[in-house]
Parts: sequence; structure tokens; C-alpha cells
Amino acid sequence: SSVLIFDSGVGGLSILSEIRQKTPAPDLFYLMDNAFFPYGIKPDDVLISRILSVCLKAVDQLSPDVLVIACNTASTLVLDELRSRLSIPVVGVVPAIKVAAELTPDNRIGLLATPATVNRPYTDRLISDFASHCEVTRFGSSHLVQWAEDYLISGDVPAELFGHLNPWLQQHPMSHIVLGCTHFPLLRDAMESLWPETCWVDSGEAIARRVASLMSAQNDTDSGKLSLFWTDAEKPPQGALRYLQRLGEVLQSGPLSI
Ligand code: DGN
Repeated sequence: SSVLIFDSGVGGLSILSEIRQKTPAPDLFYLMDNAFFPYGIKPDDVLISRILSVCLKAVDQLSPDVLVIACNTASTLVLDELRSRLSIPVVGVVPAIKVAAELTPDNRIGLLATPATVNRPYTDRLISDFASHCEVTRFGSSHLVQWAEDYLISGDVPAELFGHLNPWLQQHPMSHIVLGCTHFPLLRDAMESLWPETCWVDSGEAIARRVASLMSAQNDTDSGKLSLFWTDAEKPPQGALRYLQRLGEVLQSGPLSI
């Protein structure tokens, strides 16, 4: 059995690694739409048609048992539509507002995501459904997306990270901050050491639990194979390939013609 994990870039690898830890048996296909990266600053209508077309074609070609949209920017836009068009389960990744709202001791939480995600009606709904008792302060950043991409290639924590977020954190003291973009947990260690008082909350573990429950018929304990696909034939993603090779054997890698 297999799971297809989708993002515009390397962010969904933070989800893939959690899935692999919880449920090692299925083969994992990782698809990055790097021809269209980044998603977080593009208009909704452009994103909707692109994401639908790439995901439907990829499911057709790879025949996974489960599709994970490992991108908040995409999930908050196309989940319902994808579910109605596909016969396999579609798991989306959306900001962990509910978890943060349950954990905060002082009813103040932050949301750090892409500029697209912080302003989505879907996000407003999450906040009014689960965090209406909280003051929620939002920060949209596309720099962090690019820095996470660069970090996977160079291993260097971006020097600008502290200056980028610290004014916001100083102005709004918050104990719990939602990492509402799957790229950001890739920088979690750096953020934890720069701001040790803050709890960074992401959706990775909950998603991995959900995927494990969908795969529960399996009791094979061997690790499945990893495969990497991308959409821009001219730009093989070196950072993603290296990340996957650290996790296990990479069976196939190459551009997917879609
Ligand atoms: N990883 C995506 C997300 O979770 O929103 C964002 C990536 C992007 O293209 N900006």
C-alpha cells in the first residue's frame, strides 16, 4: 500500500517524516509542485485549478491508497473539491488552531503561516469554531518558506530569522504559536533555541495519526520504499532528495509529466 504526500516545495517533508515514524510500512511517494512554487503568494483561482490538475493527474499515475495534501495553503482552498473528485481518502493539513487554543494558559495564541493562509475564510472559521475565547495574532511570512527551502540545501539557519520574527513576538507576548505552514517545522530547532519560552504547535503528529488509522489493516513492520517526484524537469530538488535519503532507501526519483 502507498501514500502520496503533496506540497509545492519541501514543507510536506515535515509531514512525511512524522508519517514514516508512526506508520513505517506503506510506500511513501512525495510530490513537490516546484514548477509552481511558491503557493503562498498566488491568487486563489490560479492555485485551485493548478492544485486540482496536478493532484488528479498524480493520483491517476501513481494510484496511491491515500492522498495527503501536506500544505496548509492548498488544503485551506481545495480539500472539499478534491474529496468530491477522488475515491481515495484525502487528508488535509490545516493550522493546529484547536490544539493551541486548548493548550494556552492565558488565551493568547499566535498563527504563523503563509500570507495566503493567514487571511483565508477557512482560517477565520477555524478560529471562530475553536479559539473564540482567544486573542489570535496572525503573521504571514513567505520569507520563512524560502528559508526552509534554503536550509535543506545548505544546512545554515538564516541569519535574518531572529530579526524577522522578534519584533512581532516582543509586541505580542504569546505562549503558544501555531506553525500553520508545513515548511516551518523544518526550522523548529532553530526557532526553539532562539525563543526557548515559546511553544510551537504544528499539525504533523495529528496527521500521522490519521494516516496510521487509515492504514490500520496493515501489520507489516518493514519500512516501505520512498519515492520523490517533482513537476519542473529543469530543477531537480537536491535538498528534498538528500532529506529523503537520510530517512531511508529512495526507490525512484524523477520529474512527473503532468
Ligand atoms: N508548505 C506550504 C504550506 O503549508 O502552506 C506553503 C508553501 C508555499 O508554497 N508557500
